[in-house]
Amino acid sequence: MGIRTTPTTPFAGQQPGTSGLRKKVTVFQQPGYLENFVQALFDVVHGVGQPATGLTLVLGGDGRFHNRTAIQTILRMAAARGYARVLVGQNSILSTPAVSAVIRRHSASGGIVLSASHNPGGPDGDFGIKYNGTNGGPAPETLTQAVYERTQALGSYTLSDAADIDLGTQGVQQMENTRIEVIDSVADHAAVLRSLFDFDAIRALFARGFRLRYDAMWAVGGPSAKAIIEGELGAPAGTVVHAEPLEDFGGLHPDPNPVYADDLVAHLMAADAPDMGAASDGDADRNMILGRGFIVSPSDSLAVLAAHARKVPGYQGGLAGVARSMPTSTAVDRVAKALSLPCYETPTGWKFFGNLLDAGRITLCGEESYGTGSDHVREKDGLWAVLFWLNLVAVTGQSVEQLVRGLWSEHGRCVYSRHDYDGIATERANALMAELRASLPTLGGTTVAGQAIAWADDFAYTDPVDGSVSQRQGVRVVLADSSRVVFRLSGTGTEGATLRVYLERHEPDASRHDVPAQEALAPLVALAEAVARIAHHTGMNAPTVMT
Ligand code: VG1
Ligand code: CO
Repeated sequence: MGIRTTPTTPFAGQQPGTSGLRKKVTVFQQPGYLENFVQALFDVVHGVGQPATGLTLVLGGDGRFHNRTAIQTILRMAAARGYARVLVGQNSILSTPAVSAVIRRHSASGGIVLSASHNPGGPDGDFGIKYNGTNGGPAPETLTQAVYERTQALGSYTLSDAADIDLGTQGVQQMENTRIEVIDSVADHAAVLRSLFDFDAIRALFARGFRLRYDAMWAVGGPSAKAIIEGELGAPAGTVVHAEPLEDFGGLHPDPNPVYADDLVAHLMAADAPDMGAASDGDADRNMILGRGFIVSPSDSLAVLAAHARKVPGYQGGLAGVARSMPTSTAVDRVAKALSLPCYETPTGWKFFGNLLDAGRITLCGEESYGTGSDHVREKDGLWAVLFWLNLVAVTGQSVEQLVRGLWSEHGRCVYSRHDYDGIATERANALMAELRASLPTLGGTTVAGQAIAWADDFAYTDPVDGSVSQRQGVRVVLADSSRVVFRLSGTGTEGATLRVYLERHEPDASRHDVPAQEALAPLVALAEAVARIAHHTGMNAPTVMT
């Protein structure tokens, strides 16, 4: 065994986006590409030339294609850097919330998640890498920006030339002076979940014949969902489907929304539908919840959990506060107001919740993109959300649909939809946003497509804990009745650009709560087209995906 330093030259574009560095697998397969990024990361975290003496690193991924190769490379680099310990998931697997749980329970200095989350996998699919800090949460922008700058200045990387670690069996192995512990991929996370929910009540619910269909989308959430829902909670075998993590997610998009989880939706709309449906994404941090014949919008899901949190053991003392990403609907704001709770509005991306959670200002948070979570870890957590819903159904005796309708009747319905325009040429997407931003100073007070715009801006966020400022987080166009359209470009894609258009309209009138969302939002769609000239810039007359 020996430690070798290899000369290298920078790769362009190693800039992390909303959630880590995501590129095509073929990009990550270039010699030195992963090594450069990890070297830059270690240089920033520990200081150039400084070893990671005495520290523990957590390492795992969502099992997608290239995961196993990349894990061995990072183990060699961690050993070369002098980490005391690396905790690595068995068979290279750790879901994103599991990494967060392991970091926190084992006092690690940080962790690396290999995932491109909801993006497709396989040799022609996507790969990704993300660093989480001591709190278990995604690195803040200051750190990811510093890593990017370091990738552009790098001259060499260092790694051990030791043989591969056997990741198939749990136990301790040694590489250089680093203790490599292959750990159970599920145990720590499961222990955290067990401490929060009334497993007896959920067990009794299943014993009464309650039927759930959990679609793990051939991704990393399958094993933990099976172990907990079928194993511990006694749901019948076959409750968790598509449970085996596949390197290419069966060729599908592991994104739990009504479009990509259409098989699950079909089951929940069928005549003999189960009582509840759920799905998680590639790295198991997202969740989708359905009732029988009923799809729950993620923004409503967050609001329902906030409204009923005290009924669940882990939150029976009440919530310190709540937060949502800016494009997420204001349903949770209405619940927070009624409960006199602080409510924060952050930019898109889980990293922005970290300071609020660490400072004890919030307990629950979520995003419109099927992400919900709490202060139990520092990532969104798919299985956590499903267990929360099961616990609520068990103790309230209400169905999923009844819980959502209860929210609507108390606070009105925040009718909501997101329209995505995928695969736009980057220059065209940038031109659309530039034109929109240029129109901002004169947009407020005008009437466009028959609708009076009250105000418009480009969302900027000042972190209330550390004072850091994030500019240009999305253009908001807001009407007098607080209906709004939000525009931003995705920061997780790997091909061209994706325009996201978020539409929200509050409907207080209960007799109109069953108007289909796309119909109720049609005037806002017209407004979006008129202010942003989407068809003109993108050449597309309809979104690629509507959720
Ligand atoms: C998307 C979502 C955002 C989410 C992010 C990571 O980002 O909109 O809400 O936090 O994905 O989720 P963007 O920049 O493409 O809109 V995951 O499950 O990929 O870790
Ligand atoms: Co994810």
